Amino acid sequence: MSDQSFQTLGEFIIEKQDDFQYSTGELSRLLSSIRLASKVVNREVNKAGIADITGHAGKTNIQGEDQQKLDVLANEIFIEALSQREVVCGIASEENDDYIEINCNNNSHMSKYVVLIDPLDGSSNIDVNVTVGTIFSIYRRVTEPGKPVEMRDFLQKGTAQVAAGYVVYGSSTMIVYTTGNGVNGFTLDPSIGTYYLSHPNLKFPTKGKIYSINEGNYIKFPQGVKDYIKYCQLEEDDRPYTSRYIGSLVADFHRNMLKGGIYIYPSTSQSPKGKLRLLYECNPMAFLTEQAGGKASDGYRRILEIEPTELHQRVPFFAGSAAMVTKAEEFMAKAVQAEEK
Ligand code: AHM
Ligand code: MG
Repeated sequence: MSDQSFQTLGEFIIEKQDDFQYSTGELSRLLSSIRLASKVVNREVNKAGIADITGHAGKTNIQGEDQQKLDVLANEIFIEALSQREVVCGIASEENDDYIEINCNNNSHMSKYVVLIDPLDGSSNIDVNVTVGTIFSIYRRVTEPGKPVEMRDFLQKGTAQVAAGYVVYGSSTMIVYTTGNGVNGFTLDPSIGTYYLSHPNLKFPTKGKIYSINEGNYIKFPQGVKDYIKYCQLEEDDRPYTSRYIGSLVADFHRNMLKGGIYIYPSTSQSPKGKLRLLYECNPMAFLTEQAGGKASDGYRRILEIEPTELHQRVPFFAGSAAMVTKAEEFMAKAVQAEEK
């Protein structure tokens, strides 16, 4: 074990605070709140098998999908941790139709950050003991501190993110995040409830051998994606690649970042914008991807440069090892050209 292994996330956050000019410690407090909430969610996820908290809550979220009890709970835990500690002025969550204004009767409106969050992604996997995750994205508000937040504070391009990360509740629980100076991963020691730096300076291998896509939807995919899948399966050079799809974005992404690979959730004939949401799924993952030397695109353009128009906007998503995403984009462009002829 290197000395670094003994650095805790708490120590790391404080040490990195100085990377920000004129830092007031607000972002550090915000990250610490996420750290705390993730431990509470981790506890709930881990007891999901034995406690009576699995199954559907009987409600439907804005996308018309079944919401499960643990989604609701995780949402509450994060919102509570962030609002009670007065580290943000607004929160947008996958589980809430509208953004939440943090309206405290003291000076908390002065806080300059907003958080966008998917509190429990891949939640259809909870009942079957498969890895789920939390994804978060942090922006500086564009409106004046001291006043209520507005929609435009949330509808910012991914390039404006101050920090982003995810928690993966897997065989071990990890938090992986970036503040724009590379990506670092911390593993939770559940016996003492402390995250330790376990994966410093994470980088996507430039080339990989894993492609992750729900191939059951093959018939509905755009031609470029179909062609890319066939390319991955071809026996040539270092191919065929291996197909690995958990159906939990955080888990699929995390594996691909460590081993080298591409994750794709493309548009389909039924869902022309794909399934994943730009603001609290794709943008944070794209920021992490780029900070880890990878590439994230909608098949044609950089995710981080897409101008958001609505809170729950969906977007096709290609992310992973740079060479693989570039290759997939080539197939997308070729298919468009062929159609135009
Ligand atoms: P969710 O936010 O409702 O959990 O949906 C997002 C999840 C991703 O984690 C995963 O990659 C994808 O949906 C799987 O979708 P599908 O079952 O269509 O392949
Ligand atoms: Mg989700």
